[in-house]
Amino acid sequence: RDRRFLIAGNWKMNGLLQDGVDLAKAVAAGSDGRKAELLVCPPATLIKPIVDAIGGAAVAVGGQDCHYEDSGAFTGDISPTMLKDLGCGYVILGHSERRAYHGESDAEVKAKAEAAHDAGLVAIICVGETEAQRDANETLTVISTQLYGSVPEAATPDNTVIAYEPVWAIGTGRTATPEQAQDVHDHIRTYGMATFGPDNWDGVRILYGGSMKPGNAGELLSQPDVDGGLIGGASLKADDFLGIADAAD
Ligand code: 3PY
Repeated sequence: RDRRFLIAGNWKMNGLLQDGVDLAKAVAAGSDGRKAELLVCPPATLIKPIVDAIGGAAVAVGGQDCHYEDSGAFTGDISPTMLKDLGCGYVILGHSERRAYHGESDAEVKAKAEAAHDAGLVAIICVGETEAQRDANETLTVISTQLYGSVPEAATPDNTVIAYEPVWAIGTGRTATPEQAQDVHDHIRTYGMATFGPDNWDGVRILYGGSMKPGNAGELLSQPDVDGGLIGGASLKADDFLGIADAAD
């Protein structure tokens, strides 16, 4: 496999200062000499203390969202340049929780991804179908529409990662079977190559997200088009997160 595994923790809105720094340090302590690249995406409040605490370790730090403007009258928002300034290398965009609770559209996610690219960040762009859409056999159409609308034309393997997160598997304890995940990942790669060009898309990493844990990570990561994981709950315990990274080694 040419594509390096990426094991990314999405901490969501969890972690006070001391616990968050301790968790990041525990991840950093287990990060040396791994085949997989490790990434933690803590709440914005913890980015700076974590970068200061683990600087130099083989763990990247990322944001969970950013605005599409670099600065301005956007109360409460954070710009990609600000994330970059603190030492972030990545930003998660268009997570289903942002799409659902903040009404983010594909167009907004795309604008954010373009701004992230301009700031020198790698955008992790999330797509995924709801349970009703899966039941109605709309999964692949929904995914194509989201990709078409959310991914910048100029995306490359160096600045873009896709995360497939079936909405019915997020925070529910339900996980896609390895076959279900592979089917959609294969579709994402094929659709991306056809739509955005094979030269750019061949090396784009496609992560699976949705209740990935040490017990199911090995099977999911052994699928040919699963290039890593975007981990929710299991990223909040260093042993579980590193256990998933073990499965990628
Ligand atoms: C989950 O695993 O629940 C996620 O949403 C990861 O982003």
